[in-house]
Amino acid sequence: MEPELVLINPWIHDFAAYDLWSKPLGLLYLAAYLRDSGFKVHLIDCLDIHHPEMMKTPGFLQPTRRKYGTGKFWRQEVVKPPGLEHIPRPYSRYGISPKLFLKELQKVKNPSAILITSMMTYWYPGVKEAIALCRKAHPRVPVILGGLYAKLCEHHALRFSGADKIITQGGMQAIKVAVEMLDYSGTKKAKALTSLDDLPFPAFDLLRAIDYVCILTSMGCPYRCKYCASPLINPRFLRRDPAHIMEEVIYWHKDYKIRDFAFYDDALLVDSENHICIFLEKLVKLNLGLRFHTPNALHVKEITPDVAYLINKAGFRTIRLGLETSDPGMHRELDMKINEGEFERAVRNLQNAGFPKNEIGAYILAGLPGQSCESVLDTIEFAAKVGAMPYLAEYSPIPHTPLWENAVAQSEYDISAEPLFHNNTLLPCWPAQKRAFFPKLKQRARELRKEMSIR
Ligand code: B12
Ligand code: SF4
Repeated sequence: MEPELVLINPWIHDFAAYDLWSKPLGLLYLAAYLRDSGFKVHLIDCLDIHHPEMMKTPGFLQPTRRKYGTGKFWRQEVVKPPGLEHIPRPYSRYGISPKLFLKELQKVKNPSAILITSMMTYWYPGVKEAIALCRKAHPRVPVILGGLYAKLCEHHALRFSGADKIITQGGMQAIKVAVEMLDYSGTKKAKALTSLDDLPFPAFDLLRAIDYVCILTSMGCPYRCKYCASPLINPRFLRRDPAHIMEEVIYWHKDYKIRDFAFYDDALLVDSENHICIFLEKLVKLNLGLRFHTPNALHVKEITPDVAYLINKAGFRTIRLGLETSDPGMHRELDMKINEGEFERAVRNLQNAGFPKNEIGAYILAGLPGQSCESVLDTIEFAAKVGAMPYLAEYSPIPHTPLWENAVAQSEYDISAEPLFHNNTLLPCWPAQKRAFFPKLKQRARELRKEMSIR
């Protein structure tokens, strides 16, 4: 009999969480690869909104769902962890009830190992809670932790997560290491991983229902922005064959009737004529009526008239541009990603291609060490004036990034000792006075979005 594995997507513990096409894509890739390697894989998704028993669980309100498969998660308010008591907002565990999680764990009688993923560094309480329950259900089964918290906060994870083993590699290497660790020599063998095209399609079929599919056409990013972890997670920029991407999209659409796809790429449009445009041009000819979403920002520089036209024709919705700031000095210092005039040109190209105003948004970073509130406000006004809806993205400091030392120096929180303080809601690298002004900035962005959507 093939060995059984339990794969877990843990809860989110946070002040806010929203299903903006949020799926544990890394874990689903790992699940597919392990299945192809001969393991029997059980997935427990703590963020499952379709679990039938949740409807009967007291204390939980049915999560509302919105457009294109997005929406709220199940949620239960929990006590704030030490250090966050002063924040005047409810803190919740997002996802199914712990009782139901335990029940799901107990359904697998004799697993050989439990593998658990992690995302945001400050979401580790969900990882810890899930591992504690794994110990209860399966005391002698090894627990292996991978994903971003494991990679970015290795020492913290070793001390506090409760896992037996921590996998700190990123990309395909993480999968290779996990397979070696599981040391199984059955008769079935998955493809050796030499390129991204050797990866099987992520195992979305293990989810109870598929509302949308997340797609990764590349790993890494050629830029080196000082606030971003992408270059640490995937130091090389790797891309899939456009034909393989097409095969995957057709597979989910034909076999599972999926219409909504969210790209998880860090650099979807970079060198687009040799990559994503090849796939999109073929897709347009098939006229399948699909919708594509880019919850991660697109690179402003890459939105040429041709690219704007093609992504519109292909069915892109909810465009998000990575503006970050309208201050050229900050761009020179932090990311070198936008030169003067490029944002205006990108928005114009999108409008000319037929995107309505309410589908063009710009992410604006707020809370960077040393950044002023005026600079954020100027950027909000600038984005709206140019014709893009302003969306604030509060800065989350990330260990090992070039901006980290500066973030540590400027933060009133002990961000090096406690990942909970990386939470973007805290604006951890701003002093109290600027934090107090933040609701006004948020309000201004909201007002402008409202005005723009009625105009
Ligand atoms: C997609 C994405 C999102 C999506 C949602 C993702 C989700 N599942 O919920 C959206 C757009 C909603 C999002 C939002 C945000 N995000 Co985000 N996001 C990403 C992104 C680009 C990709 C993550 C991903 O899925 N990658 C693809 C998979 C295949 O890779 P992976 O998960 O690393 O998995 C691989 C390995 O780690 C391994 N693996 C994974 N799990 C396991 C388990 C085991 C056992 C093993 C062995 C291996 C393994 O296998 C995989 C195969 O290669 C990362 C950046 C990046 N490049 O990673 C940022 C990132 C995670 N986000 C980040 C941030 C800051 C945010 C926001 C706070 C932004 C903001 N200010 O608003 C919000 C917060 C969201 C919220 N509160 O709900 C930061 C992390 C910050 C932190 N302190 O941890 C990152 C790193 C980007 C950055 N700035 O550098 N995000
Ligand atoms: S362009 Fe985006 S993904 Fe690339 S390094 Fe900069 S912030 Fe990260």
